[in-house]
Formats: sequence, C-alpha cells, structure tokens
Amino acid sequence: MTDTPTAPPQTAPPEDVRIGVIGVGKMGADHVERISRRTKGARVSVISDYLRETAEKASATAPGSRVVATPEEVIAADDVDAVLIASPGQFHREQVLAAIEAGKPVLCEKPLAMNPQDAYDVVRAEHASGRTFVSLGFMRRFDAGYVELKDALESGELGTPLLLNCKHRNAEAPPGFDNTMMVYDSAVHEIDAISYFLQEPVVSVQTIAARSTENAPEGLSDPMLLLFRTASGTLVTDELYVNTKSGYEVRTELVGSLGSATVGLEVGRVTTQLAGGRWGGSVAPDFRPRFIDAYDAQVQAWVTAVADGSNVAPRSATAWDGYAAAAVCEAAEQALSVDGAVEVTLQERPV
Ligand code: ISE
Repeated sequence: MTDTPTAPPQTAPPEDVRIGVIGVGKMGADHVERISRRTKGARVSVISDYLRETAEKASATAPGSRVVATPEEVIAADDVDAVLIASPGQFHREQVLAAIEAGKPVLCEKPLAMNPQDAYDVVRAEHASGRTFVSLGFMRRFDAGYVELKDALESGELGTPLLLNCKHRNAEAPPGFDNTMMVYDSAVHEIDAISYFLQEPVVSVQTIAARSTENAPEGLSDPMLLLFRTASGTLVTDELYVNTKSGYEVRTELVGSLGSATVGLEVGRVTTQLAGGRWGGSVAPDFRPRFIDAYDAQVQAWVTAVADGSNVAPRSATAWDGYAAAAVCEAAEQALSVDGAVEVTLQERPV
C-alpha cells in the first residue's frame, strides 16, 4: 500500500479591505497614498471628490481604483467594505450617518461635526444600530510621543496630573480659515488630547484672543489662548497660533505632582555645518510630515479592526469622543465673546 501524499490545506489568501475615500484634497490624497503604499491588508477601491479632476489624479496613484461622482455612490458601492471620510467638516454628519445606515465601518477625519447637536445625532444613530462603526481621525493618539506620555501618566511616575500645557502652531492657515475653524479644526486636537491623557471631561473653558498677527486675515483671532478646567480640577492651557510663518509645532507638557514631561520638541537630527554657517535641525512645514507615523499607525490599526470585525481600534477616538469634543468646541467658541469661562454641557451617553 502506498501512501498518498496529503495535499497542503488550501487557504484562500486573505482579501484586502476595499476602502472608499470621500474627499481627496490635502488630507484625503495623503490617505490614498498611505493606503496604496504603506497599509497592509487594504486597498483603495472607489474615490469621490467635488472636483472630478482631483479625484482622477488621486485615483491614478491607487492601482485598481475608480472614480464616482458623489459621496453617496462611494458609500453604496458593492466594492467598498469601509469608508474613509476626508471631506470638509460640515459634510461629516451626513456622510457618517449614511455609512452607518449602509452598515459600513467609517474612519472620519476630525471634526465629527461643526456643532454638538450634529455630532450627537451620529452617537445616537450608531447606538441604535447596535454595533460600533465610527472611528474618528484624532491621529495624535497614535503618535509615539503621545503614547509615551500617556504610558508615563498611567504608570503613576508623574504623580497626579496638575497642568497640561499645549502649543499648536501652523505656518499658515488655509484661505477662509475663521475663528470657528480655529476652534473646531485646530484646537479640537488638544480638546481630544484632554480626554486621551486625563480620561475625564472638560467642565469649563475660557478663550482669550491675543493681539493678532499682521499675517492673519481680517477677523481671525490669531493667536488665541484657551484655558480648560477638567472635572477633577486639572488646568489645560492651549496656545493656538496658525499663521506663524515659521513651521508646524505641536508640543505637549504634562506637569504632575511627581514630575513633568514634554513631547513634541524638535529634537531630531541636529547638524553643525560650516557651509552655510548653520547649526540646528529642521521643522516640518505642516501636519502631514510631522505626524506621518501617527497617521500610518492609525490607518493600519483601523484596517486591522475592520478586518477582525471590531471596526474601531482600541486606541482610536470614537463617535462619543467626537461628540464630547464638539461640545467643548461650542463652549470655546462662545467664550470668545464672553468675559470669563463658559461651562460645557454634555448630553447623556447612551448605554
Ligand atoms: C488641520 O485640519 C489639522 O488637523 C492640523 O493637524 C492642524 O494643525 C490644523 O490647524 C488644522 O487646520
């Protein structure tokens, strides 16, 4: 009797998660590139942008992808398993709700919405669906420095957190950037950082406009200072300055009862060179190179969560985080025209 060789078990190669991308301006195009080149287990299948030409250009960088005319078509497409939204903030509510309705996981760039009511609609819709679908693009949660600071805080080595001092500077704000965007688009990152690091809600916020730089457009309060107080009494300062004409700087310092720690200092390579008579390092022009590793890690974690059916990665911000941030943004914006602090009110969290 001869032994018949047993054939190796046939396992089908794991399918890539097919991602539909809505909005391929600066951030969306960056995500298309990252998914196509650096993300394992995913590919971009469908793209839309309100400028067809921009969509075609992005599609040319993503092998096998096609362009459709509207966000609705992206969400409904049979060859889209999950949706990445990088359109302007005012469209997020509607597009995230459509993805939930279609039963597709969604990674939505911040902010979740331009007011807390719209953001809360998303929280309720996701809750009513009985599943989790929504991840929010607060990429700093995946930044190595942020993760290290959070670990230090959780290990207790810094003691009780007393102060969180943040600086957020951009070289140049895009055209049309106003005080609302300064809060909902820029400060929203530090607002999310508060719940990421301190794990407690903000109860009040004060916003103080400084003398504005001559580089800011008429009406923009640039720089401005935000002062938050959390439920336990920790104070958070946030210096926002979006037309520095220098570079992209995001720093976070945690002052605790046993020590302090800072992340985000530009302490990469330092060069001394006679030619040009220079000593020093370099600064990132904007958020894409500064946070490239964080964006990569965030999108990879999302794809992994979609593939295993959990849909939202453990470190990721959720729809609730997006709502809570919007509630603080609303108070921060109101505080610009008020002398003193404005209280933050939060709706019930559905359980
Ligand atoms: C932009 O939308 C971002 O998310 C950047 O991280 C932030 O620095 C910038 O101010 C926003 O406009």
